[in-house]
Amino acid sequence: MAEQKCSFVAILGAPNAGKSTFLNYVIGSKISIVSPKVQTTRGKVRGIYIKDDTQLILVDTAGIFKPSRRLDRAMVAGAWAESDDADMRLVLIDAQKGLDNNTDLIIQNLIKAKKKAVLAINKIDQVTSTKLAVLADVIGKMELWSAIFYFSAKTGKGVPELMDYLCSKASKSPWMFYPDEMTDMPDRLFAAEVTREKLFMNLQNELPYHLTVETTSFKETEKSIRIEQNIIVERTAHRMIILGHGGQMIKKIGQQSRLELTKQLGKKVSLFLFVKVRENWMEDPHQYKTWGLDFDA
Ligand SMILES: Nc1nc2c(ncn2[C@@H]2O[C@H](COP(=O)(O)OP(=O)(O)OP(=O)(O)O)[C@@H](O)[C@H]2O)c(=O)[nH]1
Ligand SMILES: [Mg+2]
Repeated sequence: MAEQKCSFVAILGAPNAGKSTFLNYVIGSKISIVSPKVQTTRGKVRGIYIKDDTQLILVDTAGIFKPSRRLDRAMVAGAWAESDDADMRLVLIDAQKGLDNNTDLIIQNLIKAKKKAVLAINKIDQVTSTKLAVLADVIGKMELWSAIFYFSAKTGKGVPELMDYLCSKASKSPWMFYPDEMTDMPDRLFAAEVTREKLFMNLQNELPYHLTVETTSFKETEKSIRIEQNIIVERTAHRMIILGHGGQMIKKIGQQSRLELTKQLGKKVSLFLFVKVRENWMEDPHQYKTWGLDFDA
């Protein structure tokens, strides 16, 4: 058997660049939640990719931006910690947005830290080749990049070439995970994330950024899983919005989450959601521990 290779690859980028979509596409299964809103991902999500003798541990991170709240600071610090720990860094840029302030912040920090990175221009299905050429001209010339790839995490175009490159750069090392592992994310956390995704999809404005979800009970039998979760909000008014008229909103969110969980976990899921008001949940260190984030970042 050929010698094993194994490397950690951090997926970095501005919020909404398509990092989680990319991870899910590469792994071939939904492991990281996705939404059209910024700042969907809060903590790292690891996906394990295998090709021939190579195992890559792809680490999805929270989008990097200028944080102000404690939670945002912890998310951004978490993303940088994953960047520091990784063997390789992939910087995803939304081709349509190009070089925005957040991406510029990432590039400047990597240059300062004297790190090399792979430039990964995503969402090429949304732009013309002329726009791509301009982008390549502006960003592609920077010394930071060890290679540049163009792809669409949605259609998959260009992704195999990028993965082949990353595999070719992996270090000789024994694999870190069993060959049949897709992620090391606990099912309880994944289940909470799926409900949070449905909240992100259904709620407007700032509300998604002021709530969190925790799985309080996860009971699995051979054929089914019974899950209880708390949706934690800061105010009674938020609770009322999530419940909706006659409980319509919570019902819709529960149905969407249950369907997705049934599909992803491969068993019949019964899901029980409770909306709780906890004014200061964002000041509770326990909430940060669940995602592996530093409360004092
Ligand atoms: N058209 C198109 N849309 C994409 C592509 N990749 C991602 N998207 C969309 O971009 C939006 C954001 O995708 P995410 O994967 O959640 O982005 P992210 O970088 O993980 O965002 P944060 O977790 O908030 O930092 C979603 O609506 C995706 O469907 C792509 O290649 N093409
Ligand atoms: Mg994400």
